[in-house]
Amino acid sequence: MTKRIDKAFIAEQNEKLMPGVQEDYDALARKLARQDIDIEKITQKAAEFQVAVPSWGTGTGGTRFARFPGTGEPRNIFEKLEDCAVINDLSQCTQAVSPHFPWDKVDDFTELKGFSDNLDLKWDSINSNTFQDQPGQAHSFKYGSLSNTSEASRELAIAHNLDCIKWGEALGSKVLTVWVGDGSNHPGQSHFQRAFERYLESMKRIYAELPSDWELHIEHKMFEPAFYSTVIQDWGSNILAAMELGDKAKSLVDLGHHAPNVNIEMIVSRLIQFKKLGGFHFNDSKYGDDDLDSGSLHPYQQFLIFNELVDAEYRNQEGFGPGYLLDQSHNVTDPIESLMNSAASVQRSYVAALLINRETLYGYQDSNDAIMASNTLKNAFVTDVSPILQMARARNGGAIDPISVYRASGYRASAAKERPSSGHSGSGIV
Ligand code: PSV
Ligand code: MN
Repeated sequence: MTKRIDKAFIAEQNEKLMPGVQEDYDALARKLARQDIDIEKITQKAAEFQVAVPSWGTGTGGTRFARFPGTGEPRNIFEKLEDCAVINDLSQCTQAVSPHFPWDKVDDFTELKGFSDNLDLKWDSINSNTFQDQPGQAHSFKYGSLSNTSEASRELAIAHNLDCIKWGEALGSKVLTVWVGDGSNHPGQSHFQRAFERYLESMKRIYAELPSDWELHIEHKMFEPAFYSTVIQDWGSNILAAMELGDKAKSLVDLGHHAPNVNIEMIVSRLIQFKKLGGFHFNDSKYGDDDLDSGSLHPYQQFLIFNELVDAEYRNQEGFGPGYLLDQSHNVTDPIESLMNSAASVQRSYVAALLINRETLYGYQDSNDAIMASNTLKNAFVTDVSPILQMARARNGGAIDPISVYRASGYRASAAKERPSSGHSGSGIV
């Protein structure tokens, strides 16, 4: 087992930085006070913020062309959890881990639950995988899973999702997220309506077995692996399916799964309005589903999404409580560093959105003052809330500067010794 980073070591590193952080924090407190904002209230909210980590994000990702393995990569779910514990120890906002089955399948789920409890980790949404065949699989998903024209393949896909619910119950999860790669590569290959009907029929079988306190999240994606059409291509098909299934079915928004320039924050608003926002997969992209680190390219877009989320929170919108999860692929960085950076980036967007005076904004909107409305958002966005994030982490026992503490700890080097490389360097999108 790779040794966790000592709490005392984190505290020691924090001590060196705290005088500077305190100075910045006090200055920011004075600046915010001039806007009638109590910094302590914001810091409290920042300290309570959580975004889950994807188990599959702890390994080095790849593309269709190649994968360049990192050192000390986790080889199984237990080692992935060790890395997730480090991320949470330093970040203090990532207590939950989202598993992906069958990648993370174990023989003994009680043992796995005990292991995660010991690391003080919780389980987020369960992700099923019917987008690839497993060794020896009797009926292929090559031509789709829940919407396959073959009943045998559909049955297999349904059975896998039901297994996921069972495994999730053992772990204490409350959400099943279904993303299928079903679609077509050629015009005419698939009958759009029939494929969607088959998908809905299969999803109804899964929905029927959902425990009463669970939600079923549907994830849309407009392309890949199918490049002409996908069965759940956008939020339209997504919400139609969720409405068809029932109240426990909601839509999940992965930031990379839209056409370029789509107004994602507006989609978020619509889903909130109709109690259909299930959750998010945060990442960033320039060209498609690039799975780049959250907020690394479009931090303003991420902030605008949080503007909608904080607005719903402010209005006590009924049925509002989406799940936040990172879903990104780290091809050239240390995944632990990327995940810590991304969690802080998402938390930053949330905190910045909290600075918006909602009543003032509504006033500008109602009087059609476009410039002042826009500036209200911009002013919040450009406020450097770093001292709030740093203070929230330190107060929770995390690191003021997670990456430097992680590097100084030598965690990756010890992991490299304990986890010899599997030598796998083939292609692979995760
Ligand atoms: C598909 O691109 C996706 O976003 C889905 O959430 C999958 O579960 C995940 O990536 C991992 O492949
Ligand atoms: Mn996703």
